[in-house]
Amino acid sequence: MSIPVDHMKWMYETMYKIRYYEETMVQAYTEGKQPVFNIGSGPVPGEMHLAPGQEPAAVGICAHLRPEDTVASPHRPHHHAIAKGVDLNRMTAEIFGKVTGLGKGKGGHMHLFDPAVKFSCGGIVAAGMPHAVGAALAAKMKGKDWVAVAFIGEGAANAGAFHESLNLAALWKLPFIVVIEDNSYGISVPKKQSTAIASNDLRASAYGIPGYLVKDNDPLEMYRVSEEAVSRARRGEGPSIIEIETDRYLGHFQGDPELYRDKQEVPGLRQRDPIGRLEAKLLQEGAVSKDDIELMQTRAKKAVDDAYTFSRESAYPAPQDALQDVFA
Ligand SMILES: Cc1ncc(C[n+]2csc(CCOP(=O)(O)OP(=O)(O)O)c2C)c(N)n1
Ligand SMILES: [Mg+2]
Repeated sequence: MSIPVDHMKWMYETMYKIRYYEETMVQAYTEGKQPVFNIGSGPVPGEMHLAPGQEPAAVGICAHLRPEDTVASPHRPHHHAIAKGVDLNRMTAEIFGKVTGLGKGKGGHMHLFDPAVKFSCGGIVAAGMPHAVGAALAAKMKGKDWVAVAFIGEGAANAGAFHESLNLAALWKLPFIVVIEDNSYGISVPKKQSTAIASNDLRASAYGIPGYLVKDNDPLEMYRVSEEAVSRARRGEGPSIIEIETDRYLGHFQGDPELYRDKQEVPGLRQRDPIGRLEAKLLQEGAVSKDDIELMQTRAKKAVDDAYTFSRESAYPAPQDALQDVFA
């Protein structure tokens, strides 16, 4: 299957945007937290889980999704949100705790909800799976060809909700896909020490559904297998598992001293960086010119810079509104 050039360009620009967004967030998050790290200080208080290196998982499948399709994301949600088309200004304002945010500044980085593109996320590991299965059931009951995707980490594949969700989705042939991002670690625990099998796509046979393994953090292979899984789901043929071997360039959270991995590991991983590889491929095949690349990069950076400016300039919620829109 050849991939349409406009889809490859979209994937390149979106991966670039995600990377720049996360790198900008590293700076914003660090402000006010030096020289002594205090999680409550600075313009972005609270925990922060970023995803540079993990862009292929998000763009490869979201290239096939529409606003009506559901995405449930975990505690590391920015790459999925950007690829799904969540409003960048309101998402960033939410992370800054501003009143213009998706949740009026009361949710923060792990609680981004955008009903316009059916996006949600949450910090409870594997909890997005049953939510997405529920959305898939709703689509089926309404007779729509919508699909629901849950993104999880490889650590989450060992949680009970993984089995419960896939069993029901397979039994009821629901339009559900789980994308497992194998970034080799659950916090500090290597996959080898948490998971009994080499790759989680093998678990698909337990549910009688297709399982795909994407190696080498390859966005184009992720695109290809996602096309199969998404069209199968839209045709009413049921769920699939996709696992992608991906790379986490940063710590589990910002501030993680990363004592559990060799200092040379990340420089090694960066040598196979998926954004650089896709850029080289597009140029080599003559699909884009150097000017096209520059245009895409400039456009992506501007969208991100605008979102950060919007967020910094927005107001905080008023103290008297603290108990509005919450369960109190
Ligand atoms: C039910 C539950 N147990 C434990 C935690 C604490 N916790 C947060 S992230 C995480 C590890 C997740 O690893 P993985 O699923 O591989 O995702 P990654 O962080 O690598 O993206 C854990 C144990 C949690 N948030 N929820
Ligand atoms: Mg992991």
